[in-house]
Parts: sequence; structure tokens; C-alpha cells
Amino acid sequence: MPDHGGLPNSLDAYWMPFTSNRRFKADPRFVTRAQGMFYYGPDGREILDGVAGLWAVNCGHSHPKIVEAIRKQAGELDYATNFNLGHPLAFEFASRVADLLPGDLDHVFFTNSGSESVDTALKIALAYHRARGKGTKTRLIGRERGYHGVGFGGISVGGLVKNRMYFGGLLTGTDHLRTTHDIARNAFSRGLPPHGVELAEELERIVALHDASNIAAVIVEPVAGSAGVLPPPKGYLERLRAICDRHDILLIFDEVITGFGRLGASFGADYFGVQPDLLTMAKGITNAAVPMGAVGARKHIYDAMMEGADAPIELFHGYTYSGHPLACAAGLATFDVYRDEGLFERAARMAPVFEEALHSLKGCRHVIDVRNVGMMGAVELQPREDAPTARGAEAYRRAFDAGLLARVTGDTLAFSPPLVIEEGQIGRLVETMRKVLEATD
Ligand code: PXG
Repeated sequence: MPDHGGLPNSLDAYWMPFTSNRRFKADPRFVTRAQGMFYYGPDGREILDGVAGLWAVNCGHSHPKIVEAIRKQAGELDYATNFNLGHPLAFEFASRVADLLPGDLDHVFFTNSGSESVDTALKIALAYHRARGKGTKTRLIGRERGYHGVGFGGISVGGLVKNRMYFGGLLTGTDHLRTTHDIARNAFSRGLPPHGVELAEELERIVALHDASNIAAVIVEPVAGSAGVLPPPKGYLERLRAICDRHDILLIFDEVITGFGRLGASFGADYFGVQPDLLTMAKGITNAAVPMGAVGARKHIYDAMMEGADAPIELFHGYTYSGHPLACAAGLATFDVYRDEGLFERAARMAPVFEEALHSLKGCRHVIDVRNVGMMGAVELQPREDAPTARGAEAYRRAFDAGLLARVTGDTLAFSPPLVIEEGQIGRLVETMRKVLEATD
């Protein structure tokens, strides 16, 4: 094998996801190693990970306990199907996840990604109503600016136009709540914005239009992540819950980002004190070390399916890799780290430090909003008049070159560092951003 200094000899074959392939291949950026809070480039350069990989590596990179668990499992049982055959780790890990989930969310279906978790939850919602003899309840309600992965179900209830506009007619029978994002009223709010609880009443409008007898479920992220960290207005999620109860509509929380300590609690559901009927997970479930996702279901949903389904296989759904042994091993080790290192509590303690640091960017060049909740935060920049998203992209590139990995969405830079981040590193993140903003046109 020729030695390219650890770099590939050709960039041609790989069709990169969610990337401008032409731009990247003209000016590529690589990381080749990661440890704790840092990525390392091919030249050994240190890059502070401000986004936990992609909202996922909550314990920090290559945690020795997680690495060891995967190594050991790979040599013991590499793979077994979970279709009509069990391996103990899948049951053990499902119990651990169920124990962590709030209230009576005590059944767990395994998938391999957030997108699969979302599509699984939507299918469970439809099958559940049908099993109860309410088969007309099929309509699925999402929200503008929601991100629910890239499966056809997820993009149909999702609300980001670029994720939808290229892909035809999507699922029929969806509708969308309006976004809660409202800089005019809520700019520079700390934590939950004060204005916008009334936007939950949108759901009543949608019910009045379609009738509750035709609506299966509402899906929202407790805090929208990909759209640029949009915390819910105070009281909004509680009100959505009440309206769902009134009309026998399932409430699905997409907690792919907000789960596993990101807000300083096990889940967003705990943080907000609002119990969903179905809860989707991925990312931090295994610290992203092995792909995995899951859906938590409340007892009454599982019971209805066991009692009411009209076929021996109650839910005709599953993936080759559902409950994969390596993912379960990684997940169990990840949960041990969360517990042993008290990472959710640590996130809760660090959140005010993070808030203070991020909001110190108010007044910096281009900054029109700063938002935060838990260990999620965003800085929104004034878009260039002639070229929206260009300023965000430039700031992102400058940050990377200055040794900081951020996440950019449009002209918003988002941050969701590993929960092991230290105070000094929060300072470094924000000071790097301050310089980057000054230098950005
Ligand atoms: N739901 C939510 C709330 C997510 O954030 C998914 C579902 C899909 O997960 P998978 O594992 O299928 O990617 C996500 C994923 C970004 C970004 O730019 C965020 C995600 C994915 C890609 C980009 O912030 N989140």
C-alpha cells in the first residue's frame, strides 16, 4: 500500500453525505484520530470538538471503557439476528434503556439510526391505532423547521425545505405546526424563550381542519437541533401534551439529540416534565461508537399491540441489525460511563457556564441572536444580503482552521460539546468564535 501520510489516494469514489462534494474535494479537510474532547488532523493538529461529533459523542471520544467493550464483544458474538432468536445483550440493554426512560416508557425497539427510529415510531403510531380499532387515525403531524432524519417518513413530517424539495410527493396525509422560532420577539433569550406558547394552539387548528378521528400522532423535537437550536417557548410542550390527550393523539418526542444528558437530564422529557407516548433515540445511546437507534414506547402502546394486533407477529417491522451485539455492548458501556462519571449531572452543572460564555458573544460582529438550553447553544449571524448561508459557511471554515469544530446550518453556528467539556475549554471555544466572527466578512 502506498503511503499517503494516512490520507486516501483518491477522493473520487466516495459520494459524501450532506456535503458539497465538489467544494470538499477541491479543498478537503480530514481528521484521522480522536481522543476525549479533541479530534486530530493528519498533521497531528488538535481540533476542539464543539459539537460532540454530530451531537452524539457525549462521553468524549474513544472512551477506553466503550472501546474495550466493543473489542471484547467483537471476539465473542459478532452478530446474531433478533428475528425469532435472542442474544442476551439485546434484552439486557433494552432493560437498561427502559430503566432510564421516564414514566411508563418501558418497552424498547432497536434500530440503527435516528432516521430509522423516526420511521419506526411513525409506523408504531399507525399500527397502534389500527390495533385498537381506530384505523382511520393515520395523519401524521410534524412542525416547520423540524428535523426527523432522512427516511421518507422523517422528511414528510420534517420541516426543512431542502430535505424535502428534491424528493417528490413524500408521504400523503401529513400536516405541520408552525415553527416556534421568532427572533423578533425572543432574540438573546437565555434558556426557554418567553414568547410563543400560543403556537401550540396550532394543533387545535389542525384538528379542526382534519378532525381528530383522522390524526395518529404529532412529532416534535423537544428542542429543535438541526434547525439551529430552537428551545421551545415556556409552557409550549405542556400545552401540546394537553391537546394530544384531549384528542387521543400520540405525542412523539424525537430525542435523537436531546436524549442522554444533553439538557442536563436523562431526556428532554425529564427536563421539561412532559411525558411523550413514543420517544426516539440514537447518537448518544452508544456514544456514536457503533451505529444504533431505539424507540421507547409506553406500556399502553405495547400492551395494545400485544392484545389487539391481528397477526402472530404483532409489529411487522424490523432491521437486520436491530439489537446488534456490538451496538448493545457499546450501549451498555456508554450507560456505565454516564452513571459512573455522573455526566448528566455534570451537564446540568456546566450549563450555566456554557450559557454565560455563549451569551458573551452578543454584540460581536454579525451576531443577531444567541440561544441556549442545557449543553446546546447557537449563534445566529446576519445573512449576507446577496448570499444567505455564505457567512455561516465562512465562519465554520475559519473556526475549523482555528482549531474548533462547530456545526453550521444556514447562517447559524451550533454547539453541543461532549458533556465532559471543562470550563477552560468552554472559554477556548467562545474565544475562538469571537476571533472568527471578527475575521469573517
Ligand atoms: N432526529 C433528529 C432530531 C436528529 O437530530 C435524526 C433524527 C436522524 O438521525 P440519523 O442517525 O439518521 O442521522 C437526527 C440527526 C445537523 C445534523 O446538521 C443533525 C443530524 C443529522 C445530520 C446533520 O445538525 N441529526
